[in-house]
Order: sequence, then structure tokens, then C-alpha cells
Amino acid sequence: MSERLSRGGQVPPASKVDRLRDLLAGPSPVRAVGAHDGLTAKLVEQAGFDAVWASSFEISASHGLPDASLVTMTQYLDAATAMDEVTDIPVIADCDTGFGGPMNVAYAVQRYARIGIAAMCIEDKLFPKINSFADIAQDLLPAEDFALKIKAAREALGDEDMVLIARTESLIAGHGLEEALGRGRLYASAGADAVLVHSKSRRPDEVLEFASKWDVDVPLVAVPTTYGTVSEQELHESGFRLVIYANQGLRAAVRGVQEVLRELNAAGTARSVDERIASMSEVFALQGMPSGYRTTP
Ligand code: SPV
Ligand code: MG
Repeated sequence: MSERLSRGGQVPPASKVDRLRDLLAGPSPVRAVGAHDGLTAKLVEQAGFDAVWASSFEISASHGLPDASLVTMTQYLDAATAMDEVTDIPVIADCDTGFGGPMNVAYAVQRYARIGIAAMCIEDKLFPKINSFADIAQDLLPAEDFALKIKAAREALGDEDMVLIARTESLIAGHGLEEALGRGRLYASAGADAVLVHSKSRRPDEVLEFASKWDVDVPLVAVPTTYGTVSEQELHESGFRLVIYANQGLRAAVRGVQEVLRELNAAGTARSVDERIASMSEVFALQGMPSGYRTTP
């Protein structure tokens, strides 16, 4: 009998964290896409992806701010809540360095778990962190100190379930493959459910080599932003179970809005851009406006 079978014989729907765990254990690559609010999370879901990546880069950019630990934990939590409430797919919260030390991580993970966020990802850079692609030297926290954050998160969760993703920035910081592997192994032994190895290489070689040497039964996560020629299938065959397209939606929106506003500015009529923008009706549908109230513009 299914573990989830309730007394009345009804199977309650699986929680989002259960679904994410099932997906990670399944036969296909799990595909997440970056978002920063309810609307963009809905677009990710509508496009057929498996999960939403509540990206620190996107959320910071949506505030008009750099991705540099300026946005607070509660702002990130509010954004993740908005995404979670209007979608049925799991939300993976990008929580930077965990907002401070182990106590901050423990507090954050409980707040995120309380609203049902399926997964949290924290990275081993020093707080305050700066986006991995910023043209600046990156400093890492000592590996043992970061492992304490993972342990603190796991302990703080207690019986509550959440997928904990530990992200190593060793390759980003230029420390090489052995350091990245050592950190990944340590974080897995500290209680991480998955290890994200980030890279800013233009080629996938270093993450593929990492995967070929990965000897721990903990799934790997890739963010193919700069090494975008690799296919998700190739990543999957090399051992990556979760592929995150971290920011393509936001970058598409920036380009699209810029182009339309440029045209509007030049033409001086609203009509000039009508063919290139979503109708009000389409947006009403995304908002969940009852169909009787929808209009045609
Ligand atoms: C994000 O989307 O915020 C990420 C991925 O952390 S990256 O921008 O590549 O650091
Ligand atoms: Mg981030």
C-alpha cells in the first residue's frame, strides 16, 4: 500500500519537495529556469519546465540592484513565496551564502520550509557575496565552515523535509578541480542532498571532468550559463541530474522591453508596438483573471 494512502483511501497530492525528490531520482534531467516574481515563475511553469529557480541575480535585478547580498533575506523570502503561491511546480530558492553564519542559515531554512519551498541552495563564497560572473576576485569560506552551515540547515529542519543544495564556487574562484571535488564531498557528508558545481568557463570541459570524478551518491547540479553549447542530455549522461537555466527569462525581458520602448519612443503611437507585445487578455489569463472579466486589447 502506498505510504501516502490516507484513511479515506484517497491519495493526497505529493508535496512539492516530494515531487522534486521524485524528479531527481527519475530517469530524465530535471530542468529549472530562473524567475524573480509570481509572473515570471508562472511563465516558467507554462513553458513546461520542472522547477523554478528563485534566482538571486534575477531578484536583485528586479529591484534594480546588483546581485551583491544587498537584497535582504525577507525580500528573497517574499519573492520566493510569491513564486510558490501561484505555481504548482517546486521552487528552488537561491539563498546566496545563507544570509550570514550557521545561525542565519538555520533561521532562513526554517522560514523557507514553513511556507513549503521545496529546495534551498547556499554557496561557499564569503558574505557579502558578489555574482559569480562579476569581474572581481572571489573569496571562499573555509570548507569546514561552510560544512557547518549545511549541518546547521539540516539540524534546523528536523523532521521537516527540504532539498538542500550545496554550491561550490571553487572553480569560479580559480581553486581548481581537486578543491572543488574535496568541497563537494565534504558538503555531501555534511548533509547536502545535491551539489552544484558552478563554472564560468566558456566550455563545459571542467564541469564534465568534475562529474567524471564525482564518486559520491549525491546528485550534481549544473548552471550552463557560459558553457551553453552543452546539451542538457550530455550533462545528464555525465552525471548531472538538475540543470538550471538561471537567467535567460530575465535577459529576454530586458531585451524585449528595451526594443519595444525604443520603437514606441521613435514612433510616438501605441499602435506601433501592438503587434510585438502580449495582449491585455493574455496577461489577464496569466494573472488568473476570471474569463468573464477578460477584455480583448
Ligand atoms: C543566480 O541566478 O542568481 C545564480 C546563478 O546564482 S549565477 O548568476 O550564475 O551566479
Ligand atoms: Mg545567485
